[in-house]
Amino acid sequence: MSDAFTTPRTVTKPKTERPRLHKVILFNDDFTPRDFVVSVLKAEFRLNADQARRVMITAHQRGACVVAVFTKDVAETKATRATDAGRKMGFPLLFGTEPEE
Ligand code: TYC
Repeated sequence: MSDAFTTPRTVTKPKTERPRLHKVILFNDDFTPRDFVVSVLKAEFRLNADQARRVMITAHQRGACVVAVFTKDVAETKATRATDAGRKMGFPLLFGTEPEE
């Protein structure tokens, strides 16, 4: 059998781009107790005590701090759950998301 019928003339290599990651951002407020912020960071984002305290203090001092990056769905779910944990206790604790550059 001739090669002309079996060999493709062009080989297209599919390019699969990695999904863009999204940052979860913690915003400061004047009311939520520091220890409560730390406990939410530990429970929802699996940060250890030291990491959680550093993130909380950074948000407290600078106004906001990146907690972690995830795929879009996971980032949005975690931000919502963490914000709801504060609301349930009557605190205005706020987590948001933003696509990474
Ligand atoms: N600023 C709050 C206080 O002094 C503590 C706090 C820190 C709240 C970080 C939110 O994202 C936050 N009680």
